[in-house]
Amino acid sequence: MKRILAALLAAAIGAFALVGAGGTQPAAAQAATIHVDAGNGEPGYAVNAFLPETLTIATGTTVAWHFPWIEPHTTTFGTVTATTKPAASPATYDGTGVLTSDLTFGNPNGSVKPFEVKFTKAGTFKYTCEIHPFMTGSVTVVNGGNVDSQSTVNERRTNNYVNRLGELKSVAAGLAAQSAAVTPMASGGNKYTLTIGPATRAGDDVMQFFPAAAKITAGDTVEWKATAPTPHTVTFGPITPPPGPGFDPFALPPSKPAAGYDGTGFVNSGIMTASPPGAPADPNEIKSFELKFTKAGTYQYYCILHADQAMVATITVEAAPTPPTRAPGPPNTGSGQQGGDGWMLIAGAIVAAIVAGGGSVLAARYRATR
Ligand SMILES: [Cu+2]
Repeated sequence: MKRILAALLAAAIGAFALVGAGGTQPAAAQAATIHVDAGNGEPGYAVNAFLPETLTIATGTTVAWHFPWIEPHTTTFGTVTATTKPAASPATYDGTGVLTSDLTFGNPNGSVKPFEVKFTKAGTFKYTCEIHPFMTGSVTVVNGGNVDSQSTVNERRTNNYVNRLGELKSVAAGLAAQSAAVTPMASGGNKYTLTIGPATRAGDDVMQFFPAAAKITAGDTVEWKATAPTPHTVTFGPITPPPGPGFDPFALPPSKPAAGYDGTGFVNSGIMTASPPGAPADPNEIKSFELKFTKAGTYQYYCILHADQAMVATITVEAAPTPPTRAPGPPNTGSGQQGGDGWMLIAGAIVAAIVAGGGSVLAARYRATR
C-alpha cells in the first residue's frame, strides 16, 4: 500500500515537473500545435486583439490562429506591399520576410479554418493585423527551456478577452443610459444627435448606434456622429442591385433624398470615420451625417460593414401634432414600418460577396481609411 502511494506521489511530482510552475513546460514536452485566437467578440462588440498577445513556443511548434468572430482580421509577419500574396495554411516561417494570412472573416461556429504557421528558427517575431493597427502580437521561439503549455495559453486567452469585452460593455452601458442630444433647428423641427459605435483606446469596437431606438417627430432631423477611426455607415434600405462577388462597400457613394426620408428607397452616409486627435486633417472624411424624416413610421437602419455583427438600430418617427386650427383626426399609426430581418439577409449577402471576391481588396480599402 505504501509503495503504491509512493508511486502515485512520484507520478504526481513527475507530472507537475512536466507542466512546470506558472503553466509553462519544457520545450520538448510542448504540443505540436498551440491554438490561439485572432480577435473575438459577440453581437455588438468586437475585441480586436490577438488572444493572448504573446506566446513562447519551441522550435518546430505550429501556432494555429483561430477566427472565432465575424470581424475580419489578418495574421501578418513583416511589412506587406502591393504585391504580397497571402500564404496558404499550413505555412512555415523562419522569421525572415513577409508572411500573411488572407483577410479572414471568422465565425463563432468554428467553421472558419485556422491560419497555421510552423516556426522553424529561434527568435522573437512580432506580427500584426493589417486592418487593426493596434492589434499586435509576438511569438518567441526557443530551442530549449520553458515554453507555454496550451492550458496557460487558454487561461491568458480567456482572461484577456473577458477583460476587454467587459471594458467595451461598460462603455456601451454609459452611452445607453444617455438620451440623444436635442437642438432646435432654424429651419424648423429639432435635431437629434446620435453616436456611432465608439472604440476603446486598445482598438476594440462597440458595434452599435446610440441610442439604439431613437424617437423623433416627423419634420425632425437625425445627425449621426462618428467617434472613432473605425469605418461605419448609416444605411437605410437594401443595396440595389444586391452585392455580387467582389463587392466593395467602400466604393458605395453617399446618397440621400433631398426632400428628406419618407421610409422608402436607399439612403447611405458613405464611409464615416473620425480621425484620432492630432491626425492630419482629411477634408474628405465624413464625420457626421444628417437625415430629415418626413413620415411617421419605424425605420430600421444598419452599418453596411457591421450589420452581421448586429450593428442595426431604429428611428421611430411620430406624426407631427395636428395644427390647432383643425379638428383632431385619427392618430397616424405609421405606414412606413420596414421588414424585420431584412438587414440580416443584406449582411449575409455583403459578406458572401466580399469573401467570393477575395478579402484583400477590402483589406486595402480598410487600410486607406485608417
Ligand atoms: Cu459599422
